[in-house]
Amino acid sequence: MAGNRTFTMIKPDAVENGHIGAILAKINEAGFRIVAMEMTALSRKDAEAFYAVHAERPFFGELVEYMTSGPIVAAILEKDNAVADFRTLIGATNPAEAAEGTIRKLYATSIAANAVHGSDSDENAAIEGNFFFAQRSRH
Ligand code: DGI
Repeated sequence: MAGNRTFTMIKPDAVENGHIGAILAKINEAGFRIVAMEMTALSRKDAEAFYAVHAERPFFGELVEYMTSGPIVAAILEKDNAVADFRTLIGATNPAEAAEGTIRKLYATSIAANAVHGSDSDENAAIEGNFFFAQRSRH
């Protein structure tokens, strides 16, 4: 149903630093139900496609390097008002500006290595969820 799902990734820094369990606990405690989940790794092609909207940004190369630097956990989450409520739970893009208690404040390393992804619209939540759980070619 519209508005009830979002898509997240636990990014390489948070996986490397041992925060998968704590982040999933925060997600569950906030009332999200995990409806799909996979630990995987992004190829360069995957990362460039996933972040295509940022292709012209100066940090795009760094973003792709970082997102392919280690395993990630991808998941589809369900809750009323999922997209907005999840953005609140994760906090600002830059962890230095993220509110106390948010996932990025607690677990992110830097603006580039910021622990988690959260979709920014219902439309992108559907596209991003399908990228991992429906349409991504396996190799
Ligand atoms: O929706 P967000 O993930 O909060 O932020 P976004 O869509 O503006 O940017 C996507 C990701 O790109 C972000 O999670 C981390 C990275 N990024 C954003 N701004 C910068 C950045 N990476 C670097 N190195 N420098 C930036 O200024």
